[in-house]
Amino acid sequence: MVLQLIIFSFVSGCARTSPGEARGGLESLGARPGVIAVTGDGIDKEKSFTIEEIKGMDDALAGACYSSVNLWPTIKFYTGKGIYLWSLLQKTGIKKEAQTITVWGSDGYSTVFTREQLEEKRYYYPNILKGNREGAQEVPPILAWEYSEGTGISEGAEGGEICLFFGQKGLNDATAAAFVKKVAAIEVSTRPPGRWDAVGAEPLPGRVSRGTGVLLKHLDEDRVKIYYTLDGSTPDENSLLYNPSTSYFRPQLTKPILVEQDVVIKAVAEGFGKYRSPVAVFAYSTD
Ligand SMILES: Nc1nc2c(c(=O)[nH]1)N[C@H]1C(S)=C(S)[C@@H](COP(=O)(O)O)O[C@H]1N2
Ligand SMILES: [Mo]
Repeated sequence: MVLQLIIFSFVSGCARTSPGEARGGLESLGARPGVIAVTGDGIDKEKSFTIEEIKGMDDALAGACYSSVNLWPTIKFYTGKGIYLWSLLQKTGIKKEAQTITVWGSDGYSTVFTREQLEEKRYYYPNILKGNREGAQEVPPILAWEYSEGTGISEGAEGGEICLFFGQKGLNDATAAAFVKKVAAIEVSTRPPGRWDAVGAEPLPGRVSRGTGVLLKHLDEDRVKIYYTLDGSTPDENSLLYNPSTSYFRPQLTKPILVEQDVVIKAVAEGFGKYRSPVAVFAYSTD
């Protein structure tokens, strides 16, 4: 109960759009009302599953709690009941060479994932509101036909439409916008996803005056999270977060890194649909 109150006292935030790469291509993917079409050159045989068929996959039943963060960022919990995404993909004979998975909603909304992003270990963080990873539980990607906000399926559960849920990799992993609702098609492709560009810095590394603020830059700043370290270690999803919000929500949360002494900033960009960027290294010295 207390938890619910805390959750609902957060302000909600939502991305405006996430246009898929081939918007309007939904019908060409075989999408029809009431079915999920699985297509693409990354599977053996195109296949459509009716919602009833999916609900009847007793071998694949799954349910879990998911912590998530959206782009505002707001922390939210969801509980979903459905089937394992990977059970469905296995029924279509997903190939070893499949590399990119795009999940489409019937409204044309889509999220692109690298295969790895849906295969790697991802977690439910029950203590995310306290800012720690204690009690993390590995949770699978699921296609849920019953789900609700919060940590239990209640009378408020929505039914019928299918929604994708999956775990977080780190407390700041902004998964909420990638929870595609009204799933209508899944495109499995052998197309290599590519890698996010490296992070840039301004001013350029070198000698700066004490107290200089360094800005980290990225061409896709609203599609990636930039993680950095100041201790020389290689940054990952558990490192310091540079851009908690997007440029169109709360850009003021993105703060320059103050250089008070000689420092090496190492930064990476992470986001759905591409591999993590190479590590950028920026060394500053002060007078
Ligand atoms: N089909 C579909 N799924 C979608 C979206 C959408 O517009 N269409 N919006 C996404 C975004 S940006 C967010 S933040 C969440 C919103 O989830 P909520 O309504 O539970 O807050 O759904 C995601 N899934
Ligand atoms: Mo969002």
